[in-house]
Amino acid sequence: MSLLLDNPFQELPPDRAVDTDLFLETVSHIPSFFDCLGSTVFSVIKSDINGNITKIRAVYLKDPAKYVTLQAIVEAERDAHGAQWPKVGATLALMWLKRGLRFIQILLQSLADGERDENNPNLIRVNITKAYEQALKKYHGWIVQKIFRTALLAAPYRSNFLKALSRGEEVKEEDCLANVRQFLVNYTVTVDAIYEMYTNLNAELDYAV
Ligand code: EIS
Repeated sequence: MSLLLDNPFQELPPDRAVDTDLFLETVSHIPSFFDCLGSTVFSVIKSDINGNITKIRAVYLKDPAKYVTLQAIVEAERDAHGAQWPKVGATLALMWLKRGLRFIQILLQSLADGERDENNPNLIRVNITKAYEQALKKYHGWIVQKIFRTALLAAPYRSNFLKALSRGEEVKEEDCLANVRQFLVNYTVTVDAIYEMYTNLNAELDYAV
């Protein structure tokens, strides 16, 4: 089992450029995390994220020296694809991947901040719903929103989720949350930098699936 917190994101350089190879290596550990969440509904999400990563990697491998940063890929595709861009290639894959990453960021931040449903303290539905509303909901039509509601019902208990984050070991909640906070530092900076790049390059779309 490969765990989120075992594969930390690196600190970004002063220009906040995201190194493609390092980014792909780090995010490639995320999909296997879904295996320890149990329900098959998570396999849909896993394969979507896997597809995004595979697509970005395929472009990167065509010319690693040229595509050393994520921005270099997005700019090259903008110059190559004309009117089709940004709904094309690695630009589209990263557009969606960053939303999943933002979802994870908000979910973990909410847990780290101690937000919880006092009536159901061992559920993480309030945290998941917050992340969904802020990161994904507006890009989803009713069918996908229904998949979300199914995933929500299948979500693990808080204690099991924290245990999964801690490589299945019994770790004190406070220790696990301290690791989550540590993980979130570079992770949040990286996700923010990708969002900022999409805004600056005018690469963001808001169609719903
Ligand atoms: C994109 O998918 C493709 O990704 C993209 C291209 O084909 C594009 C074309 O328009 O579509 O349809 C997908 C969309 N992806 C659009 C939906 C998939 C199912 C989403 C179900 C949403 C449920 C999310 C809630 C999950 C609750 C989980 C609770 C767990 C405790 C640590 C947990 C991490 C959960 C992370 C969830 C991330 C969800 C990401 C969904 C992205 C999405 O909406 S391309 O493909 O360009 O590569 O070819």
